[in-house]
Amino acid sequence: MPDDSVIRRVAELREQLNYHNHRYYVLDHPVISDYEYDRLFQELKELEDQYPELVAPDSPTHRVGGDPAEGFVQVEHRHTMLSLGNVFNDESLEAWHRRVKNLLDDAEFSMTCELKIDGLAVSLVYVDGVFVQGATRGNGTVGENVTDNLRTIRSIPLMLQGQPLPYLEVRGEVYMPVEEFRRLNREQEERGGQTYANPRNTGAGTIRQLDPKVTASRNMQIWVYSLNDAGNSPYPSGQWETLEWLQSLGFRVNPLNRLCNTLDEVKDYYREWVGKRHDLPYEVDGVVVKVNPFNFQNSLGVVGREPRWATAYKFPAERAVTRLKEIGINVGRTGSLNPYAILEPVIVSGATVQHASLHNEEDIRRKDIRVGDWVTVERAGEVIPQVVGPIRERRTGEEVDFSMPEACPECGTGVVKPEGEAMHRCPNSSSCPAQFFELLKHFVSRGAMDMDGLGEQWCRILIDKGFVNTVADLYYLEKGSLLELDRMGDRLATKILDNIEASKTRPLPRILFALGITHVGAEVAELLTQRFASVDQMAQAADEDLIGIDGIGPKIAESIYDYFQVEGNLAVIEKLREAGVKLHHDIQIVDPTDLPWHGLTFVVTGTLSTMTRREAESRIKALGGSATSSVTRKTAYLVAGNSPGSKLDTANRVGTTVLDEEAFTSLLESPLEALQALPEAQA
Ligand code: 0OW
Repeated sequence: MPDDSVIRRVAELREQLNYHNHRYYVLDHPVISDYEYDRLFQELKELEDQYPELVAPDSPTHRVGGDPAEGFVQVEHRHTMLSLGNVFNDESLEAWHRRVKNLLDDAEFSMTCELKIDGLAVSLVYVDGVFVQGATRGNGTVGENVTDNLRTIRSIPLMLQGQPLPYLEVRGEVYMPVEEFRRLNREQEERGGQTYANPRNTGAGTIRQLDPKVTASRNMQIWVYSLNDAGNSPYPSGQWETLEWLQSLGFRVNPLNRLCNTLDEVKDYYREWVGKRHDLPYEVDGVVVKVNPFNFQNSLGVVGREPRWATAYKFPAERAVTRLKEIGINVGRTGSLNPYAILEPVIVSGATVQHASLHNEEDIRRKDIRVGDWVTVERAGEVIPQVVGPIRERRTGEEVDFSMPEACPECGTGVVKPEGEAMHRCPNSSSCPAQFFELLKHFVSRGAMDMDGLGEQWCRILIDKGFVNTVADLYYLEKGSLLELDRMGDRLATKILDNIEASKTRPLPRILFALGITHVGAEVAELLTQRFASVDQMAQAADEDLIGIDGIGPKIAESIYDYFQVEGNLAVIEKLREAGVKLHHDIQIVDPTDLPWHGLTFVVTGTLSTMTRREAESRIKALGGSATSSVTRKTAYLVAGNSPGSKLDTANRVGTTVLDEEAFTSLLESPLEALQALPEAQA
């Protein structure tokens, strides 16, 4: 049972972390560095791991998402979640306003204008100030319980600020920011998957994920706009006061909301935003206009599911018709060939559109789009316009079916379409200009060749200056040419060249990983170098040899095999060898059971100062040992770095020999001693 000092520390950490969460995610105005925040978070995480009885639902460590749900439990809303009537022009807005004024016996009233967020309406319930339930709107009466998913949205407070209220329900619109939507689509394109159509549906799908970890992995946001049942606390008298109070409780309220005293001011607000909405980092599809005073809202009431006291003044839908002149191909940074429409320029909602996305060949076939078609183009919010489909009635018979090019438009290499993938790819990952910047960054990175000093900016400059067209060119850089570059001093140039030189003798797994072969990460690189003594042997390996390796499936084997069939890749490997990069093992491959640590199980925990945990594990494997993630009676050694955490206690409890970093490093030097050091029982 934890003593009082631990309980106090845990409460203090929660308080601090919730406060900093609010500063960062709600106010967008952090007051500590990410590093400091992470250290507080890590300390709380370890205390909660050590004392599970202390964990509470409102702990900030509960943001990363719990276990997947089988399905969603239904939730009955205490108050119906209303929908909105729409108006599309000033006349109908004026008619709405006239009706309201009549019903209010010509009383004067102010109105609030809120951008209508194109997201998903949700209800958040707080009991004694703690977030206990989150639900989708559903049909307005019954929604789905998505509490665990909403908990992962950092700008939803897990505890209210100010005096805790016995019960409070808050409503708002959850949405996926446009930048996040684009990031996801880039990821999809690289994976050869289907791209998403728009942020609204992708956001709704994210909130309705069964696995909260998926929700947590996406940057979802919320703007809140109403509340219910705040008990007998000083209840706000109107919508504007509600927005202010919600902000004081710690909720994220849109600062662009505006209090308007006349209908002209409402029109001004609408006109201001109909033109600027694509400058926003999220999608909006109109302005929600609400009668501000609650007493008037109450007397106006509801018709069906729509309040008389609110309306959505929608922005004009955005479609246009134009000619599809041709279909261009954009080669992505991992080699995916992405078709896009080149259009006769056309105005869609105030912007000239010349290009639109087409996703992939499958999508083009499914929509039966042909080059030369008249097509409908839609600009749904901020993202790249989509081609909705052809206008068949206007076909002349001149239209031409589309098919993917045989050769990469960037480098001419033969295009491949891997089994089961939707995308076509250029396999020349080592020197195709479209892919090379990404590869160079990867090649020099810490986990690969670790050319410390060569950051992303310098990679960009070296390419733009034509100094480096393939990764092998790094080894032919002269100090003189580096010193020509702006802001490149002598010290940095020396440091970079020294690190390039030192990289020639990186362990073979690192060099293989650095080549950036699709699907060959650090683990697979490790497996390959346990089986092959050199890159040349891998290059000669047939598909069957590769598939025979445990942990390498057909997809990975095909990707490795394809890589070594490409002239461009083999040429780079040749140049690396000429530059003196060591493309082979020192030791000859022996039978694993002869290796000194065969049969010994290690666990590595905490942070080591001379190597990464992954590196320690691969050193253990290279000596025949195995590395697992949890300590059991069978564990021979626990390698404990800084802040080892709960594994150290378990090791002490079950009698595992604990090595600090120094002891581990010296064992690596004389591995046979590992057997002597073992207690009798385990030898
Ligand atoms: N999407 C919005 C938004 C908003 C409710 C209150 C009573 C009727 C509508 O930004 N700012 N304010 C409201 O107020 N609703 C909104 O969205 C609605 C909720 C349900 C359908 C729409 O998404």
